[in-house]
Amino acid sequence: MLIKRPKGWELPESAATPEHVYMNRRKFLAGSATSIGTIGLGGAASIGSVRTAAALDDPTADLYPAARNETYTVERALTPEEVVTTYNNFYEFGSSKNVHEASQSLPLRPWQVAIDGMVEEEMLLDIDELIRSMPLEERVYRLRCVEAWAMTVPWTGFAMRHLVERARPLSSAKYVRMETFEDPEVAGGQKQHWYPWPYVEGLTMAEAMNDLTLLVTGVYGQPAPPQNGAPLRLMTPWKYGFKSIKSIVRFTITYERPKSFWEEIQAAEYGFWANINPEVPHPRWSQAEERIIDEGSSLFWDKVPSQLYNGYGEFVADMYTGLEDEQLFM
Ligand SMILES: Nc1nc2c(c(=O)[nH]1)N[C@H]1C(S)=C(S)[C@@H](COP(=O)(O)O)O[C@H]1N2
Ligand SMILES: [Mo]
Repeated sequence: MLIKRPKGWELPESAATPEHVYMNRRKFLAGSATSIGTIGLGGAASIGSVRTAAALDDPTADLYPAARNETYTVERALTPEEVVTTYNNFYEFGSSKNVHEASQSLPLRPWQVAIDGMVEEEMLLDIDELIRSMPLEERVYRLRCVEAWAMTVPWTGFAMRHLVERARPLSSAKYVRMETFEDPEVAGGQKQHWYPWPYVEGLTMAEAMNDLTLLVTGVYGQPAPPQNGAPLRLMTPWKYGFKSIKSIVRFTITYERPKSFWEEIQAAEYGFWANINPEVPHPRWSQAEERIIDEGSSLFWDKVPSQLYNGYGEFVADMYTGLEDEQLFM
């Protein structure tokens, strides 16, 4: 079927956008009545509340803070919590960065997670039972969006391999497909029918079993708020941020390579592998550098060189030997 999509599908807020475009946008927005609430890129500066009643009432709150795993500590400064929780990509709630308020409508409980497909026994797990059965730890990871901006975030979660092991996959299985909730009544962005909802992502079995692959339940030492993908989201820090699917309801172990949300929309720009490589540009912008998202104006955000596998090559590069014919970096 040929679906005609309006131009609006592109990941539009590239930090690679020339500075004067931002400045004009910000000036324009500052002059309009709804200014603060609608600024995408500068939105982080405008909001005070970072925790919601939902996050504070979390039935697993007693598990926080979890002990930090120092293996993955990074040299960069942490991105301020206010920024991490107010500058977000979550298209289910709109295509701007300013979706943290809209996302508060997502009910985080009850929440069930299905594990199905090529497993010894399919399961439907209650999120609290699942989280309590897993070894929670804190890890500080760099996050690099395909739009050429970056953050450094203390996530809480557990290595995904523990979940895969619990699922007991058949030995012939090759991929894990993940799916976000679908409920247009709760998530207004899902009324935009030209997007292929629900959001889908996938990993190879080796990637899912890699120790770096985290399933995130919390941020900054507390249960995660909806805007960061509560109650369960992926974090693969050597891949562009769009791989790190939020608010997961289903894991399917499969033989077929899953087609992800962005790949479905524009395969020429957002591939299955999406490993970070400064030498492989996005078709519409360079990936050589990234801006470190901070408070305040984008004018003051540092620009630094990007790194192969986002600096995580020692943990992940091995998985790609023999796959050189694949489009590993897009
Ligand atoms: N379900 C879902 N997951 C998603 C997205 C989304 O729009 N929907 N955006 C992705 C993108 S592009 C990025 S950069 C990260 C942003 O995560 P953060 O808002 O917690 O920083 O989430 C990813 N996961
Ligand atoms: Mo992103």
